[in-house]
Amino acid sequence: MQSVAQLLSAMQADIGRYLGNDLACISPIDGESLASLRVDSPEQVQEKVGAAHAAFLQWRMVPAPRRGELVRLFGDELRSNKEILGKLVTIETGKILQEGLGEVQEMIDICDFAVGLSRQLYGLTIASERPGHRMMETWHPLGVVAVISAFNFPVAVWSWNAALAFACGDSVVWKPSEKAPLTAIAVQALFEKAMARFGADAPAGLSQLVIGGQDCGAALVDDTRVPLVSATGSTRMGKAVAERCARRLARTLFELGGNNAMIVAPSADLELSTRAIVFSAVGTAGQRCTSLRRLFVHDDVAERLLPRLKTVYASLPVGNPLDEGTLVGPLIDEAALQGMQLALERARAEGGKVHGGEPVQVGKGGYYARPALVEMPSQTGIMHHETFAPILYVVRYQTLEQAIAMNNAVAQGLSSSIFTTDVREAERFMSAGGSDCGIANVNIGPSGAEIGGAFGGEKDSGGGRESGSDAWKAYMRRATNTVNYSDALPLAQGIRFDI
Ligand code: UN1
Repeated sequence: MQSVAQLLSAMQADIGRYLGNDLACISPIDGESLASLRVDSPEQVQEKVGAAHAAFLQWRMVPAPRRGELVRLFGDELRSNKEILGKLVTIETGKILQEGLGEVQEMIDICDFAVGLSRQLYGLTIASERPGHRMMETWHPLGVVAVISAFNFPVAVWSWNAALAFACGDSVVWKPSEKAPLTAIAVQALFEKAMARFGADAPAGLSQLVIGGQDCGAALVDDTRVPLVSATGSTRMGKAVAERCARRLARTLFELGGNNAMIVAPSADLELSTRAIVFSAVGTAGQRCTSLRRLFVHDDVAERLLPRLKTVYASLPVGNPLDEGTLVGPLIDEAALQGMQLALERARAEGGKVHGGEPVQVGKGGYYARPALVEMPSQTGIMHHETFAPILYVVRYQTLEQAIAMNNAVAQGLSSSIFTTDVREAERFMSAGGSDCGIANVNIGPSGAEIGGAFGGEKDSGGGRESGSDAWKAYMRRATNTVNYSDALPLAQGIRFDI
């Protein structure tokens, strides 16, 4: 196996700049120590914000299509380093290699999107009520964008924010998860390579990396030079950040908890449903915010679907995520495995019948578990919680109304899906009275969202939108400009003001 040092140096990342004795980097694959880093003090965070702010003042004046060129060069770096970076993602987070590569692919895709976007930052021209006037909206760069990311998508989520932010004329300060700083160091190095190829009009401080924990996050969130904080992680973290940002009326963009459901209707293609259920419930060992956690199966198909699911679950290859053939890698740490076992105990106490879920020994370290399928008598208390582990609760239903009500009954509103070939059911699920989630899919699971759509959820999921569609507007400020090209001063609302 290539060592982390080799992977980093292949990406020309100078790990020496970051070494220290504050933060131990542990691979969830085997519990092995990968590196030990120094963390930034709150003062150092402030300095980095200062550098990013100075860079912003220059960057905002660079024409947007030229800014897009920098993102294009960065996308090229990602293309040439996809295998190495994908592997580092696997080593640092434990997701299987195909998912590590998929994550880098998402970065490449959002770069392509942002390059196109850099020529499409359109504003509207608005019909003025005043004669001889023209009114229009103009989108301007916003400022320093703080990105706080989670361990489970250590590099893709930053890219969704950063690629748009750079094209929009902003600078970025990134605080990655303390559980995944090495991939962030690699990405920063690749971005610096793109900057060097780009030329002198990319100001030095454009992308800043902050390594550290909560106090670093707080320093970022409280800094008045940061007009937008984009944070991905737990709902608890999001609420704490929201409060601090609200105190200074800063903008926030949140992607928080998910407790995503799928409805399998009587007319569903059961083979397709089975594949989607397994991929979205056990992929990334259930550690995606889009992971499938609640399955509502119609009585008419339960007897055909559930035995098949149990068979697949019992034979899922759990193991080292670097090995080909492994579908389920480790959980991130011991606390995650304990959280999973506690949730299963509670599910049993609430009348659940648990299949699988036991810890699995793989090699000499790491925290692995067999994914669990839990038949529940109804949607009980534990099902309202997001446990970041591969647990899938199954409840049977009789009517679509019941199933939609159960889908919507939890506090989280990120992703949802229905499997049906009945067009009326599909449309009802997507209608105003259907799923209340930010993502409502038909015949595709809740995970694996493409970057082209605006990714995000409602309710406790934070209400943010990242990546595609018109998500870019969060990274810019809108000015309304009214121009009088007449020699009169007609006031609005028919008011006369003679002097
Ligand atoms: C996350 O889990 O934090 O839809 C993001 C998906 C991925 C992104 C998930 N594209 O599963």
